[in-house]
Amino acid sequence: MVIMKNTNGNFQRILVTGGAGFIGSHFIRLLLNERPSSEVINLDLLTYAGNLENLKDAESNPKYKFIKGDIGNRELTTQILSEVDAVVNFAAESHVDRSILGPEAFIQTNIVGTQRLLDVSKQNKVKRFLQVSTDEVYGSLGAEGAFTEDTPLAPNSPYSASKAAADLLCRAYHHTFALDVVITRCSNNYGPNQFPEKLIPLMISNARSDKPLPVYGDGLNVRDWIHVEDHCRGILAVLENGQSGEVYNIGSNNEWPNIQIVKKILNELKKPESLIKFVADRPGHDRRYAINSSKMKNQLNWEPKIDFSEGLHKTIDWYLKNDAWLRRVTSGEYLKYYETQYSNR
Ligand code: NAD
Ligand code: TDX
Repeated sequence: MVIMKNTNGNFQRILVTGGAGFIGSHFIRLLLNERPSSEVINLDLLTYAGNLENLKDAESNPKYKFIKGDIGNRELTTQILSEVDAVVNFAAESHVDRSILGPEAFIQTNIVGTQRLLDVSKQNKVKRFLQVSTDEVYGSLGAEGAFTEDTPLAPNSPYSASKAAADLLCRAYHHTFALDVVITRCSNNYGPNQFPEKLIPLMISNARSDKPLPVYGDGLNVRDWIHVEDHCRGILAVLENGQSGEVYNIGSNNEWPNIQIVKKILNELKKPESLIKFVADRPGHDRRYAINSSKMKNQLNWEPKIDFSEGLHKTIDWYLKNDAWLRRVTSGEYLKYYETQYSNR
């Protein structure tokens, strides 16, 4: 792989795609706060997961601009990228269970959309393209060990396969066209504004309304949880100081079996464990993820800062205080998805 000089610097105008979603909205807030001289354009299609309410506080900031649109729309991205230095691509279909119910949208956005965005970035000589990827591209671990950047890709779900395909396209655009590309692969995020289809907000949402908490399989699948703000600081470090063509794993060394997370949530909310309902397992369910992020620490001096118990406590508190947000996003389309995913399970 061609290794080019790192950019070592701030960017004047940054395109963030998928910025109305969970992690993208936290990243935009971080940029506006920490890099106040940079302009930030948020391109988001506003799918079921995109919510402009997540960035209400940014709306009046003159350095922030929102554009509704698809990363796969070449005409639109050609216009936008003519005046952008860097692209941070969060836009994706992001939920594994939905990729099992219907993989098409994942192929379209995560693969075709990313390829078109890479292509237009190349044509416009964008200085840096950061692809926000996931630890799921490495597949599943046994009881021991952790994913490093050299672990072979072995995705198991349509979601992770589509993310791995996007990573390989990023690699190819770097290798073949010398586009400055960096890739981050992070473990499971938690924090405010996460759509309640994902484990932690779903369990908070159900527990507080005394609905059953659907735990897949034996509940002993292990995930490595990181606070979304720690992830976003890691992305910024890679954007500004990562080596072109390199991959960076981001994680918090914080592994938990799902059942323990669910019990922690019930305990915080003072709800009974009798709400737990073991349901049929997710097909192809990866058993364990764990991330070795020593490259981030050694090369970019990045470390996670947020303690899990405190982060989870504050996250639960956020959901309790933002009942209106939760109610709005769990109406309409979400109800249809919930019915398909969880009835007769
Ligand atoms: P999310 O589902 O909350 O947000 C995705 C956003 O992308 C939404 O705002 C949606 O409207 C937008 N979007 C979807 N298709 C689009 C398109 N074609 N064009 C423009 N915008 C589009 O997802 P998230 O959890 O914030 O994840 C963001 C990124 O981080 C994804 O690429 C995901 O693979 C990756 N990631 C997520 C996690 C996690 O734990 N959530 C962990 C590691 C990596
Ligand atoms: O109802 C549920 N019951 C349950 O037991 C749900 C929604 C999940 N689970 C389990 C499945 C997983 O083992 O909890 C674990 C976490 O599930 P998700 O929140 O769906 O996350 P995961 O499948 O691990 O993927 C997440 O992390 C990596 C994100 O959704 C991805 O976008 C990211 O790439």
